[in-house]
Amino acid sequence: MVKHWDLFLAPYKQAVEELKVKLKGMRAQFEMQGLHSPIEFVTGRVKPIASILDKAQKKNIPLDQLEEKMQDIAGIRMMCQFVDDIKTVVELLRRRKDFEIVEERDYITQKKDSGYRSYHVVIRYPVQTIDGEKNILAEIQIRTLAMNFWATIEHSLNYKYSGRFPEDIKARLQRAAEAAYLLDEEMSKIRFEIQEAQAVFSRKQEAKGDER
Ligand code: 0O2
Ligand code: 0O2
Repeated sequence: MVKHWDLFLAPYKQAVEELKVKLKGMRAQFEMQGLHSPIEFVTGRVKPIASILDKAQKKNIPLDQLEEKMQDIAGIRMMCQFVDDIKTVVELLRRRKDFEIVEERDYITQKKDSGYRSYHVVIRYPVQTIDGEKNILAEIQIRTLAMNFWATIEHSLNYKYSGRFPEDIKARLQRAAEAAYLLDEEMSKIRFEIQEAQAVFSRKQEAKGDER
């Protein structure tokens, strides 16, 4: 049993606050260098106690094993503009020295039955406390703005329907997820074409400069 939730959740709260600062810092560094940031924005939350209890019951996790078995008590979300940015963000996370990646789950190439798409990275993060270092698990979900749009709305509807969607709604949500994916693809193509056009334009400008 968890007797003192405040004490139990304290390192998770600290981890979420620290990770938000650190990961938002990456965005700031891209901006400072005048580069496209693969990170659009970062949010974070500690799972509410009621959701921890619900999930523990659903997944048969004994409450004295929450630390090892519930990976998303500390949750961070990183939103990207383009699908390709997700790869860049995952690479950046793999190169960091302040935490260790323990698992990666690719729900982008392997979407969930619901239609959900995101890339999940589970990390072991050391929190410094007055009693020494405490390693906690945290889940970082990396997704595009379109994937986030879909997941946010589906999540709130799920709550409303207590996880039991009528079949027609389920099918429409799956179609909406496909539409979000096509939107991502189209945006990536538009971006690529603009970049190509810019490259051709600058090559022409350079050539003109050489002629003079
Ligand atoms: P700014 O100045 O808005 O850029 P927090 O403690 O507030 O940093 P929290 O509580 O985990 O984070 O999440 P919250 O408050 O929902 O959102 C965190 C950051 O993401 C905030 O920015 C929001 O403005 C930004 N955000 C949320 N939704 C969107 C969105 O749809 N698009 C964009 N571009 N940003 C969004 P900051 O970091 O407080 O600073
Ligand atoms: P929250 O805080 O309400 O978002 P499981 O619960 O078995 O699916 P597991 O094994 O812990 O999950 O890991 P998984 O599937 O990698 O990650 C679970 C989290 O991913 C969920 O957390 C959601 O945040 C998100 N997620 C997974 N599937 C879906 C989906 O179909 N729709 C939406 N909107 N989000 C999804 P929780 O526990 O729901 O917590």
